[in-house]
Amino acid sequence: MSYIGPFTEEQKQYLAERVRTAYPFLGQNAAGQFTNDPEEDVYGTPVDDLCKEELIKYKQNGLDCWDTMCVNAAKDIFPDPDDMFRYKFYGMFHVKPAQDSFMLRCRIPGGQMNSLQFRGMAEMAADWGGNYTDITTRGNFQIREIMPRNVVNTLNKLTDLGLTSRGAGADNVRNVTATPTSGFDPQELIDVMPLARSMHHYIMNNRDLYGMPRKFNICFDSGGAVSTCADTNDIGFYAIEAGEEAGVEPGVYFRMQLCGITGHRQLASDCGVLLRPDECVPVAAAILRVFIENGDRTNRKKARLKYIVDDWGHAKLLEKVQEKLAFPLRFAELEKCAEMPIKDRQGHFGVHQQKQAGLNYVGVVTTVGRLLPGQMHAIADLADKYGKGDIRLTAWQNLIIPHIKDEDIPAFLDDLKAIGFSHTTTNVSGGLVACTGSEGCKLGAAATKSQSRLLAKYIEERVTLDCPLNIHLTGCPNSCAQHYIGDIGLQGAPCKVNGETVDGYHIVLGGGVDDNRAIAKDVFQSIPFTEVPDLIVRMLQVYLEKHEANEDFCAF
Ligand code: SRM
Ligand code: SF4
Repeated sequence: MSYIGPFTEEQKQYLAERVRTAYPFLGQNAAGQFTNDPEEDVYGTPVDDLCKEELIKYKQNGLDCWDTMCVNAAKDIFPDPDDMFRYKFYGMFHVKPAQDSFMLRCRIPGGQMNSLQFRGMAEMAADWGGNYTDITTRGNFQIREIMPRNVVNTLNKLTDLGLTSRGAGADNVRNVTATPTSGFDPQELIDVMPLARSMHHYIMNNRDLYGMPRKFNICFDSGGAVSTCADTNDIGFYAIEAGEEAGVEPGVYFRMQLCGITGHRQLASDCGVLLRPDECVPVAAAILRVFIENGDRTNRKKARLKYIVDDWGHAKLLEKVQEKLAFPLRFAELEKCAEMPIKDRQGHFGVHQQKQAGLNYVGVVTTVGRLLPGQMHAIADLADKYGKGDIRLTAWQNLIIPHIKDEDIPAFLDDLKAIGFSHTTTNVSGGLVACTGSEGCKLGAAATKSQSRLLAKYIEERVTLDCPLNIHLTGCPNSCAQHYIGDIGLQGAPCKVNGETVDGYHIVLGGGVDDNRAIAKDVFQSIPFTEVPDLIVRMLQVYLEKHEANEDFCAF
């Protein structure tokens, strides 16, 4: 089913004419001069010193490429390299040579969707994409294989669905994540979905927040059972109980952890601040603005928040943040707050009771996040029939359907099975996470998605584990699937076998997040993929033979 396009010849001409006449009012005039104020520097960095990407943004704000996109869509052509970068401000990534087309990355705060949006996403993938979607490691959706002619159709429909992709790529705050069971998790201390949504809308509506030196990640953890890997974010807010011992009115507060960036082998660390829920968004906004004003605009590799804090320490950062706030930051030692609740490593799949009596949420297995449009329609139908049309995406690349009555669970599970899904999985497949890899990503050194499935099957046929195991496959050092937090982490690395280059991996062991936090250690280098499954099986067999009772793989 088509939504708007494809354009007729007449429409294409109309659009081209409309855009041509509108163009002089945009960022770049006919003589190629820029309409930005000709400042000599960008937040203190002389224009001559700006790195390539900063210069592109300096010439024209990425948000101002909409007309260019309309013209290019009408002509069905790809943009020039500068605009190719600006398209990412609308979540459109050109992924050549892996695929000569665009990938759309959306933003779905807290991974919360309704069934209408889910069906709409399926329609877009069918009409204008490659007929499949991927759930990402930020509980979000990507659609691939979008041709230039369909870029604007896709973005328009996304907005009509009540979703957006603004700032999903380039130097912007990425999808704001939150505990996916927010609002119904019996273990949660507070429903963080409203906070994730406020943060999202704050970012969307402040144009200065699209001017960061680099990407930025924010996450809210409710204290609920399902991890959302908050300590891998630039800002991870963790709900916690605190009272007199911490010098505060008893209640639920947030600890603020800063500078998680696992590709640089760093988890976020507590900065000593204790925030009331209503203080989180302003404080995050102040940090974003300090980052904007002080981040490195000359060297992309050093442009993340981590490098400001490495230089300044938490104290100086927080001083600068305080200058931007209308209320004082509250400090309290972490030890004087209550313990953070423990996560359930299998909480993202299976049937679980909600805090609302008589209702349940069911985690559905969607191995490494790939879905077909027909499957998405079927899932949306089930969410409507048994739940309230609410569907949640997780950082574990699966989905959760909440609000199912006790008495409906058997019928729901039968229907789920009938459409080809399950709520149960093995200790291996349940913790499998894989980035896009070389099948779609130009930086991928290995076909992570398909190899993850082969790997899980190989292990499951040979080993039965007595504890959950997280295996994360990431196609390159960027760590999009967070291999350093896996019990077993695989990082794509090309290998030579008989003079031929083949897919291979470096293998790291012993990572974790939240109550299990650790950066995995390098153990094996450049193992061809053909040898990886057997190597892992042998490691797991040793673990099964030798581990003590209650000693999981990570502790072993
Ligand atoms: Fe990522 C770049 C895919 C989560 C660290 N990431 C990319 C690009 C855009 C490659 C590129 O530059 O052309 C990948 C697009 C592949 C494609 O075509 O699908 C890509 N990243 C992904 C996704 C789709 C992996 C997945 O399969 O789920 C995730 C999308 C999340 C979302 O919905 O927004 C994704 N990437 C992450 C994460 C995890 C997270 O954010 O929670 C990280 C590690 C945390 C961090 O921020 O560093 C991550 N991606 C990177 C980096 C390294 C950044 C750095 O400063 O070290 C890059 C490279 C870059 O930005 O230049 C990168
Ligand atoms: Fe691409 Fe590397 Fe990220 Fe995988 S880890 S999606 S290969 S950039």
